Amino acid sequence: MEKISGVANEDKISRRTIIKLGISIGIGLSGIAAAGCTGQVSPSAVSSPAGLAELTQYEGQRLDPMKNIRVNSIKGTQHIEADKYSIGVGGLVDMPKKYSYSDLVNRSSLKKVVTLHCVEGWDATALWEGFPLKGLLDEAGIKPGAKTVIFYAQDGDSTSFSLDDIRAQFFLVAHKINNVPLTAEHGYPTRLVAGEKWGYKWLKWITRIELSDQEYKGYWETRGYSNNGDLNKSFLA
Ligand SMILES: Nc1nc2c(c(=O)[nH]1)N[C@H]1C(S)=C(S)[C@@H](COP(=O)(O)O)O[C@H]1N2
Ligand SMILES: [Mo]
Repeated sequence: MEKISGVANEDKISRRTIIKLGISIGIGLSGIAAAGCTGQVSPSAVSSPAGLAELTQYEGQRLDPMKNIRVNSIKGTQHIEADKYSIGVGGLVDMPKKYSYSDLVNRSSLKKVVTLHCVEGWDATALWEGFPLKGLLDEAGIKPGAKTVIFYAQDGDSTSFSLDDIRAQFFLVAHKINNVPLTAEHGYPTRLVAGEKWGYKWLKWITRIELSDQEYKGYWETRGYSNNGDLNKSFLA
């Protein structure tokens, strides 16, 4: 399965066209899956670009290998070196923090099979591993009045969530997928896994997390996409 990369410089209209395309591609893919391509990945491990073995299933659930997962990036893949990487936590917090890559991967982690749904009409199911976002925010101490959590990424993408959603839903800052580290294409060193939100809110290459008392609209949200990004609702604002 070929990667379809790049949604650079799309406006709302062209993205709508792509959504339609995505739906027809989706139909195409399910045909292929029935023919044994995407749907029939062997239960043994497949090889990731790093040469590590990706799990192909977990607790009875079939996992999509990274090479089969499409790549969407507003400015192309970001290549970030682990030793130069950190996530800053700031804004309305008692103690602004900075976490290095080793700080992040050494936090106690958990894993869960979660499906990413892109508005273009495709999805990807994988085993995501990382640490829960809530713990990180509590460590910094959320100041009273904070109601929005804003995420910024290396490529200029950004998004936000209400603090209520962060508290009530499952958010993971993931550094592994299918039991291997993320590739650059899929967000290395870390990306967000937001199971109840559309894919455009699963920010890759996270660099900063900010607590705010204001509403905030990120890259896609200022281009017509719903700000809460709830999967069970229309993604059009
Ligand atoms: N930093 C950043 N994160 C991003 C994007 C992006 O362009 N930049 N694209 C988003 C979109 S639209 C989707 S559907 C998912 C796709 O994730 P994938 O490329 O790992 O499949 O990433 C999201 N996160
Ligand atoms: Mo997307």
